[in-house]
Formats: sequence, C-alpha cells, structure tokens
Amino acid sequence: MPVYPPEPWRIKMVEPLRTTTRDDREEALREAGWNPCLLRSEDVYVDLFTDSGTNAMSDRQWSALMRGDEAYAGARSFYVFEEAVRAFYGYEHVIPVHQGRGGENILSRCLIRPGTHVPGNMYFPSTRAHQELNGATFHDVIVDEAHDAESEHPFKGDVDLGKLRAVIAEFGADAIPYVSLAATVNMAGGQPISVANVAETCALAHAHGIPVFLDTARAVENAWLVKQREPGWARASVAEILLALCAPTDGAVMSAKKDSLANIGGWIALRDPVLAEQARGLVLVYEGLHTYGGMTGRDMEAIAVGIAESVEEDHIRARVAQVEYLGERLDRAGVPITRPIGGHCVCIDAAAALPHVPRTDFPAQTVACAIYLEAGVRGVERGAVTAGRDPVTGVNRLPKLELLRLAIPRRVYTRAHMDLVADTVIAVHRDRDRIACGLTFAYEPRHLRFFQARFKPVSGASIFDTR
Ligand code: PM9
Repeated sequence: MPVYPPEPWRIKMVEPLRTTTRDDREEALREAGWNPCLLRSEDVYVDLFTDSGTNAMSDRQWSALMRGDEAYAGARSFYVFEEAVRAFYGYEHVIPVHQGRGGENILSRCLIRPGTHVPGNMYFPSTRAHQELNGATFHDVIVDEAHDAESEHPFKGDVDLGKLRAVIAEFGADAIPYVSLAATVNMAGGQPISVANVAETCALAHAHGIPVFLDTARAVENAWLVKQREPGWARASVAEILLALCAPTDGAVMSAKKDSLANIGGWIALRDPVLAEQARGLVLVYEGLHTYGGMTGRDMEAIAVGIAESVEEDHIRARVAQVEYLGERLDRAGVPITRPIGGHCVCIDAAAALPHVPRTDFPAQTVACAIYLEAGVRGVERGAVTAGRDPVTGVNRLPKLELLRLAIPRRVYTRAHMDLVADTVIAVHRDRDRIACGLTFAYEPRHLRFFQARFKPVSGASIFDTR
C-alpha cells in the first residue's frame, strides 16, 4: 500500500453525506443529461469534480470572517488582504476580483487587441475563452512531454523556449500582448513549471518587450513540487520558492478558491502602476469597487489567513501526499493515469482505458458517468468536450490528452474516502469491457460547453447497453 501520512488537522465540524443506490444514481444521471456537472451535489458521495472553492476552511479562517469590515469603500479587510498578497506573492499592486475568471476578463480586456496572439503553457478553458473573446489566438508552447500521459518528465509545465521563439518570430513581438503562464498546469494534470523555466521564459519574452503573467491558482502546490524535484531548491521553504516563481513575472491572476483555501475570491497582482490603474478602472465596471472587487470584507479576511496557511509545510506536504496516495493506488492496480502524479488531481487516461470508445464519442465523459454510477464518485472530463470548438472554423478540437480528472478538495476528505474512490475506479477499469458505447451531444452550449452540455449514449439507453 502507498504511504498515507497523517493529516495536520483534526475535524471540528462535519457535513453529513447522503448515500444513494445504483437506481438513484441512474435516475439522477439521466436527469443530468449524462453530465455529472449537472448533478445535484446531494446525489454525489465523494465529490472530486473540482478543488476550486470546495476547500474546508480552518478555525482561524472562520474566526477571521468575524473581523470582516463590510464598508463599501476602503474596508480595513482590503488592506489586510492586500498585505498578505504582497508579502507572499511579492507584487506591489493588488486588485481584488470575485474569482479567477473575473481577473482573466480584466487582464484580457486591458491588453488584448483583435488579431493578436497569446502563447502559453497549455490552455485553460476559462483563460483561453477570455483571450479568444477579446480577439486573440492562443498558441500552446508547452514542452511536448506535457501531452504524453506516460512521460515521467518532472516539469511537464515547462515552456519549450524553441516553440516560444517560433511564435515570436512568426507573428512579431508587437502582436503578442503577453505570455500566459500557469503554475501548475491544470489541463496536463497539475504538472509543475520549474523556477528555472519561469526565469528563462521571462528573460526571452522581456528581451522582446513582451510581459509575462502567471496564473498562480496553484502556485503553492507548484512550489512544493519544485522543492521535491528541482535541483537546488530542496532546502528552500515553500514560501521562498513561491516568491521565486513570481519574481521574474510582470504580474499574476489568481483564483483564491484553490491554493488560498477559500470558497470564493481572487485577485490581479501587478508591478506596472499604469496597467494597475487601467485594471482598477475595469474592475469598477465589471467586478465592484477596487477595494473589494466582488468579495465581501469577510471573504478577504479569510483569504488573507488562507494564504498564510497555504505555505505552511505541514499543510502542503499532506495535501499533495493525499493526491499522491490516490494516484499510487490507481497506478499500482494498472489504471492508466497521467504521470508523474500532479499537485491537485489524479487524471485517468480515458483514451487508453477505453480504446474501444472512439475519441469522437468522448471516452473521458463516459468514464465520468461510469464511476458516478458505480459509487457516487464525481470527476470531470478534461478532454475533447472541455477543449470545445475552434472559434474561427467551428471544428471540434481534439487535444492529445483525453482525461477524466479527479480533483481533491483541500482538507475535506479522509483516507477512507480516497480508498473508496480508488476501489471504485479500479472496479470500473476492471469491468471496462462492459462499457458498450460512448456519448454524443444532446445539447451543446456555445461557451465553456462542458459545464452545461447534455449528452445521450451513442446507442441504446445506457452506456452499458449492448443492443
Ligand atoms: N479551475 C477547476 O475545476 C474551476 C472551474 S473549471 C473552468 O480546475 C486555472 C488554472 C483554473 C481555474 C479554475 C481558473 C478560473 C483559472 N485558472 O474558477 O474563475 O484552474 O475562480 O478560476 C477550475 P475561477
């Protein structure tokens, strides 16, 4: 059995869970149009749909909520929040937003002009959607290994500098408003970028006058993986590595719903005072006043505490170890997963697991349904459904990775839950030949289609139907 280190917390409050029967789940999934995203959470037993906003707050965070200053303008809580972001991430100008995509909207509107090009280390759906809605084309410049589930490359989030150079050479620096980096890379399975590669990417971009912005949603998890894997960083603290990751970049967009152990919130953090002033102006239009950005004062207080807790080594060690435990259990049982195991999730390589389901019939969405039916475990498709259509040609994108992601909320589930998830996935994989067909769209929304799409089995009434 893989190691499961004890958690550095104990449980003070519980949220009862409802258990369901197979019949209950079949009915719920049909009503949800074969899209686990449309299930009611009461019909889910272990919810690994996302680690975003699903974290358990500490008693210190709950206490901080009581200190929330709900003044409309200039709330004390904003200054507490601002100070925490400055201290731990190292950027001067801190602009609150309601969550990550609020920041993506503002940054894209500030910098992107129609016809421009944004290179980045793999796309993320909401990030790319904002870039495309503002008229840019995204270019994936991540290392090739990131698209290979089996590659053991320790830094699958790294930028391939040759690919970045080629994009700059093809379109010219003037047509590139910024480079969009992420730490860790979610769509590759929570894979880290090395400190050295962030520095090299920034040096190359800056030499052409192109700024670099970092998606820091899971940069603390990235820092922990740097400490484990990157030569020269083993003795540094996670807090020091986090600062080192951010230091060469021009700014960051943050969803505080991830690393920062909060249920809502985010920020844009910048070095350039002129850009910061422009961003504040748009925050006033789209989010709220520039000292709350769509958050309450108590949200900002809870985030400030969460930021400090997120870099505590006992916390981050246990958090990533829980993810590794689940991944190792699946790996040892022969379930194909993305390797190395990432920071926030375990991803099942659904194309490898269900070779008899064509890519166009969405094998990862199909596996998501199968594991829900088996035991009420919810994951999310991260493959062709999430990739969507090319906005210009309308053709379905077919990414190399066809993954079913199991994202683990922080400080929420126990080892017994992880064992239940592992046993469920192993059972579905053992009986995979019983899955007779994949899924096809019954309703396909235009934007971020994975959230609200409805499906039907390609043949028969169920994915298990052999007719
Ligand atoms: N990530 C996730 O489940 C939540 C919704 S999926 C669109 O992984 C990165 C790297 C993310 C992310 C959300 C956002 C958007 C930006 N960057 O959800 O708007 O993983 O706070 O953040 C989700 P918000």
